[in-house]
Amino acid sequence: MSASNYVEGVDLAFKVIFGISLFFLVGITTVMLWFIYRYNRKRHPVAVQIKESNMLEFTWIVIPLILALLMFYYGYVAFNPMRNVPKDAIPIKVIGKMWVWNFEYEGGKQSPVLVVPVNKPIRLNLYSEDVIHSLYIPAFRVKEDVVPGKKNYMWFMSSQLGEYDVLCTVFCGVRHSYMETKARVVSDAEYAAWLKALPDKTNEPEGLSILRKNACTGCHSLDGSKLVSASFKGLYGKSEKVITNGKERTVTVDDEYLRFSVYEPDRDVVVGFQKGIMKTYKGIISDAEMTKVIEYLKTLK
Ligand SMILES: [Cu+2]
Repeated sequence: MSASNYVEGVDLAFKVIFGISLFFLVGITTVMLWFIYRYNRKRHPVAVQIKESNMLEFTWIVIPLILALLMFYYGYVAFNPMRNVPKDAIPIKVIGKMWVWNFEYEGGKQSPVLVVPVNKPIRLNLYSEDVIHSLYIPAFRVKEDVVPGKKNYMWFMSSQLGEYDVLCTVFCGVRHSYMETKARVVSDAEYAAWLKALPDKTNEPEGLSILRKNACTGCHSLDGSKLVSASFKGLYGKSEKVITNGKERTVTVDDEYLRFSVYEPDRDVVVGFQKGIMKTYKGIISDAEMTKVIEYLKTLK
């Protein structure tokens, strides 16, 4: 029983490479110390030149070759199955965006945590909506880049119930280190029940779906906590000190202000926050969508 079908192979490759490295660390250091002692000028005043020793050349070519091939062999044996996905693997779409992971199940149901049934091959189809991310589940010994504009995938099978860390390993911006979630391996029955209970996208307010889809909630919390930027909670109708063209002024957060904040984020920068952090969403979030977002923000008292 192990967290994934790769644990054994990857750990063996690691141990082989680590073992060889350790052997040479100790070996080379010992020989070096011995040479310092043995071939000190006092004991060995005249250097001896060794030329055209076939035996010596043969040895230092063949031994490293064998060692390198040995490391390659164990690495290849562990890596090869990772690229051959079983046909019956359950497909789950993974979307990486600054700075959240999103898992989309059959029927378009979405979840911020990865839940998978035990002993079933799982195929993760990896997509990025902005920059390069990398999906890493250390306990499963899998890591794969998530590149915008490129389809990538990984697959695994877990035979051990439990909860495991999921991380992003590519520095992808200010909140990169917060781009983490969990992978839960559950029984078949629990998986079926969980999937059934997972709310459809249509259950949440449309404005919230738009915010999530555009990863706004990666920087703006919904519960009042301060992330990269101001929380959405209680934002609508609030008085805010902003800097416009280098001058401080007080504004009331209304429809107009919110539209400007989304389309021209650097126009009015709230005191205490920095310019240039947020990109413009002009052409990404439409006017009609903005209306729905504003409608939703009004409800976040
Ligand atoms: Cu990332």
